[in-house]
Amino acid sequence: MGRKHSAISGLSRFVSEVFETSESQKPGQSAALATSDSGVSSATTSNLERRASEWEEGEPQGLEARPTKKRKTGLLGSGLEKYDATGLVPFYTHPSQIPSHLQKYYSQRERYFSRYSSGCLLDEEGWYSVTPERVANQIAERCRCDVVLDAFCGVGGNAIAFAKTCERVIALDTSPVRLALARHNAALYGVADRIEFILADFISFAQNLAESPAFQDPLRSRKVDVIFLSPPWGGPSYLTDRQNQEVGATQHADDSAQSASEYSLASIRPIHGKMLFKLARRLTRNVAYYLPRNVSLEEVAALLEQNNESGGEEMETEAERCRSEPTSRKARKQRGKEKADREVEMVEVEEEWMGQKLKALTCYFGGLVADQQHLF
Ligand code: MGP
Repeated sequence: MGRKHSAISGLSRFVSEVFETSESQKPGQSAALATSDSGVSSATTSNLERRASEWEEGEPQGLEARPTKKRKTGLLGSGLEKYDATGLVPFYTHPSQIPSHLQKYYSQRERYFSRYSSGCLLDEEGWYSVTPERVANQIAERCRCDVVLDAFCGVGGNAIAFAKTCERVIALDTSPVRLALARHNAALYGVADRIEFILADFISFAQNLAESPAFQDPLRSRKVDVIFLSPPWGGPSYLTDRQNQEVGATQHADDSAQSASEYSLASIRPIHGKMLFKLARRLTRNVAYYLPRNVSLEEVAALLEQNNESGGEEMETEAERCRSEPTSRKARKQRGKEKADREVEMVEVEEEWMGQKLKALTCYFGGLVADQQHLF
């Protein structure tokens, strides 16, 4: 299925290697929540409402606590109880149930998850930041590979899409609740067995992986083919927050969807968007970065500046070396490959439209860029 094949021989081993080298992760913090695909039983909405309300009666509510009592059959139905996160957050089936600030997201629920009515679950952050399913599928098609790392998986919209195009998906999140919701939603789509859910923060995970001896071993260095970055943008008011605006940014004129000033990568959480990109690129150059539609494209282009500058310097060195050394055919071929690797790298920006509305931008780097596949 994959476009490229990595040297990975076992995802679990890879994950444990990362955590073995982690000083910041304590045992138990890195709970891998891998699931098995047992199919999904269908259920009518009224059944689901009944199951959800039975659950509410019998189980404690709360966003940050998992139910501890013996589980009744939840939204996923029998056979999938161990993945079922019913009761962790409300399952809304009518606009009257949903808080007013989430109404506009609820009205788009089938766009986020086409199987929403079968029992998908979202927490508040999930409602305002999940990638619409059609967009997630499009991104997943572009990222087709063996091993993809979804650095901020949230309630699982992208991870579910990646599971359809990639051999394995590593899905990280720092919230145990969101991970449980993501696993629940993945089970509903029948793809939970293709996703390794890991309770971890991407920053320490990536640093540990980059510094691990196994990753630095050239024979085993290809651990992750593609990294997908869909970090928090600083809340649902990212379009209008003054603190998110780039200093001196210009106003777009016409469309209200684009009337906000430019969004600066400095507003990305938990670290500056530039640093986040740099960290991801320590692991692979194939990065897909999901960003606000008003992001400063100058800042996006600048992400590659350092890379392209050093490429230029190396090209001079290469030219000098070519003049001074006789070459075998194999050496010339190798140099040709190295030279291609050092060509000025491009970023490709894809506009994600839903109907008449521009929702977001996906910026592709490395071998994910059309006509730049040789960098993969
Ligand atoms: P939106 O502009 O907040 O909402 O988000 P809406 O209702 O789709 O558009 P509006 O013009 O009617 O206001 C648009 C899309 O951006 C969402 O569907 C998400 O996919 C994405 N998104 C929004 N936020 C706030 C985030 C975020 O913090 N992180 C990520 N990764 N994506 C986000």
